[in-house]
Amino acid sequence: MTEADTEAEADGFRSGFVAMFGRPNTGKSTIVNKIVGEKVSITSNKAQTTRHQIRGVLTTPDAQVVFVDTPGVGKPRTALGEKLNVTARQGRVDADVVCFVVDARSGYGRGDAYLVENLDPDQTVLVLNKIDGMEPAAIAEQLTLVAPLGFSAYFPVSGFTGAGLKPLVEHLIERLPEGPRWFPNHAITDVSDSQWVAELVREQLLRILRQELPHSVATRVVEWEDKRIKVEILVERESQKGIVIGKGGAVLKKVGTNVRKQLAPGYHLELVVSVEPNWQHDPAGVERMLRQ
Ligand SMILES: Nc1nc2c(ncn2[C@@H]2O[C@H](COP(=O)(O)OP(=O)(O)OP(=O)(O)O)[C@@H](O)[C@H]2O)c(=O)[nH]1
Ligand SMILES: [Mg+2]
Repeated sequence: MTEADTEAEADGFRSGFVAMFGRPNTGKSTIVNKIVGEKVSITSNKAQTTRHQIRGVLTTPDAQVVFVDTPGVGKPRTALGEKLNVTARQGRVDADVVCFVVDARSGYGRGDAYLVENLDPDQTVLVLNKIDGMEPAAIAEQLTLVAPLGFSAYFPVSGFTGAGLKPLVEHLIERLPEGPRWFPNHAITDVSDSQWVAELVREQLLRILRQELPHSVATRVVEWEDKRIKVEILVERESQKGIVIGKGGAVLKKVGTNVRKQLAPGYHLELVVSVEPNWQHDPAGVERMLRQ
């Protein structure tokens, strides 16, 4: 045994990686944000909001939990969908513990059952999310549906109100091995500043745009000089440009205003829209657009 090992053991400090895994829109990112106390991962009511593994770190005096938010897994219809599924699976495979997040409101369904087949029951806890405002009988009904799946624990929670998250976190910490701090004490995430701003722009577009268009949108910071940030918004077709710009630039203006509110004072944001033909249907295009 090395000296470092002895120290780690005497210390009793626990650490490890907890993957949030599940269908799109079940509230994985909302839960991570609530637990770490800051928005580290963007959220929206559209599927495929999360496109990368996003780490959110919780450090307590005795433990460090690195939550790994992953894209929702669904039937892939595009190269983007396939890539997101791969990213999610990787996050799950690498984790010490997996939180399988199910939406209690839409109810446990076929899309969830499809994912269960590949989950290791010993590695996985089931998190039944969105219980806020639900009748106790309806929550109980959902728990009855998932109980036979044989996971190691079940937690009804609300990522909105935080209900049920404390016992979940305590349980997760108990399950982590002894180990080092992977991140400095005050770190909340490893998302870079430019990735963060690009994500904030995409989040606003997801919230403002309708139907399928959000999936066609990618964002990236192309210039950052002092407090002037230029973000490029990429769409797949010329016809989508006008929708993203809005009448008289109204959509871009709203996006800019809402993003600036979330930045430190004094930042100037410039938004430009360009076309990257059909990128989400082309694996090489997806790689280019998701590069951070
Ligand atoms: N009522 C209620 N709504 C929630 C809760 N958690 C998340 N939501 C909503 O559900 C939607 C999806 O939330 P996200 O956190 O983006 O879901 P996700 O699982 O990360 O989605 P993907 O990244 O697309 O896989 C958003 O509109 C959230 O506001 C909850 O506890 N209660
Ligand atoms: Mg998400």
